[in-house]
Amino acid sequence: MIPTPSLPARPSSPTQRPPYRQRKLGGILAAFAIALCTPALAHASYAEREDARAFAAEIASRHALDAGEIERALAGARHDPEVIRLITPPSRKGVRSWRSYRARFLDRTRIDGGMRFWHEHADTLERAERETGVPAEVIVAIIGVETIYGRNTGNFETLSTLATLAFDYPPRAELFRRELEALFLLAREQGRDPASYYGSFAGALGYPQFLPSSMRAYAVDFDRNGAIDFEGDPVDAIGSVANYLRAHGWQAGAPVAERARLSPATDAAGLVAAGIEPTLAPALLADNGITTADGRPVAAAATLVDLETPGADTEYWLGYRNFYVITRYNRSSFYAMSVFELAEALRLGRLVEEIRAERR
Ligand SMILES: [Ca+2]
Repeated sequence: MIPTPSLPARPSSPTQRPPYRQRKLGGILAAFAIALCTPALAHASYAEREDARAFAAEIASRHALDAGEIERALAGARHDPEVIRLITPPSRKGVRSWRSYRARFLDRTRIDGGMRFWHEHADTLERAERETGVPAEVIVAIIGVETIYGRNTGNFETLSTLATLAFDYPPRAELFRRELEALFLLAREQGRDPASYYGSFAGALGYPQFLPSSMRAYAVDFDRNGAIDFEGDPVDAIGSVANYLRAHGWQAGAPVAERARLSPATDAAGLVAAGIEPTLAPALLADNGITTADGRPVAAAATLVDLETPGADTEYWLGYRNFYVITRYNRSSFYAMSVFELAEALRLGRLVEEIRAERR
């Protein structure tokens, strides 16, 4: 979730058990690269690194953890250059294209898979919706966008991933040190070895791709079997996604987004620049010539969302509070709109099925 745009977890990293030949060659090349251009730094075990040892001591004293155990765990953590490669933003800024972004998530796999997932877990989804006010289709869509319903949760060993990001990726070291700290606490709470977690190249875990800190704060034991299990248990994932959105302010029964109509005089760029929070009041939107697609005045504060595609007209949407809540999962309007559209497709799919069932 949060730290990167939600890319499907990618295969093949050094921590993913590649074929032996590749591993051997990779190892030789890596050794070469290290010998040629870096000091012993990248070579050392994290337990031998001064910064990692200081980190271990600091979190041990803060949480009454065993510093020796943390150091032993860090000694087993390996620097993963693939993690750095995947998390580093491209040097050339890519062209923003809503159409190509959307195509990645609004596909047959996610729609058909979502209908199946909803069938299999209908009772759980209904209970989650009843208890949190978050509609079933939004919960299903998030799990679909994140991991194709648990099919693609990532094979990166999380301890190594987070150590790599915490100690060897300065732009986000602070965030990932917090997540590494949270991983140790999570492991203690769950009675697990910190090295037993696997997830994305950004340290996100399980069906819903929660980072360790989110897991500790928002995950729930929704099947009440005494343990939170995301990796194998979609029931806990469903309850936890719903709980996450509820905790971030989901408004039951309120709209997520709708298409906007602009007047030729509307300063769209200026309004978009106001940000992703729904701060544009109805009166301000009216003054700027913005209505709903059918010409009604906008009824609630909104953000103006621009969905750009090169060579095509930009789509403008009104994102309401619940749209903003979805962006707490991943801070991108493209992400939230994909979740919303997938949710709508699934909701309509269910409606059609219900109507057919009634006719029989
Ligand atoms: Ca459980």
